[in-house]
Amino acid sequence: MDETRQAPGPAIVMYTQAFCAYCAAARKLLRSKGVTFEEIDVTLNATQRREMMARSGGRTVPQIFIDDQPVGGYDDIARLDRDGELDALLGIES
Ligand SMILES: N[C@@H](CCC(=O)N[C@@H](CS)C(=O)NCC(=O)O)C(=O)O
Repeated sequence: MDETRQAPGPAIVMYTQAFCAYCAAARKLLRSKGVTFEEIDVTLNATQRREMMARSGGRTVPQIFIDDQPVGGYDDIARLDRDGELDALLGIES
């Protein structure tokens, strides 16, 4: 068994659309944390946009999920970061 293997971090999913300044800001913040995340581009995909709205309860993009839990959009993760709570949610050890 490989004792050095790291536990995988939480699954991070972000619904986005093209030409979206808040999506770009959220992408930049998540990238600055060095975490891997999946993007679902709903620009031309009404089915996935409906799925996003149903899962998050929100209608704007981005909508971000950590281990299937909705955490909101860019303002929300920026607030969590300011409050010192985002790293733990992202599985980043301090
Ligand atoms: N407070 C939200 C604002 C998100 C937002 O306004 N996104 C725009 C696109 S960049 C949007 O979805 N606009 C469509 C709408 O308001 O219905 C956040 O920080 O994520």
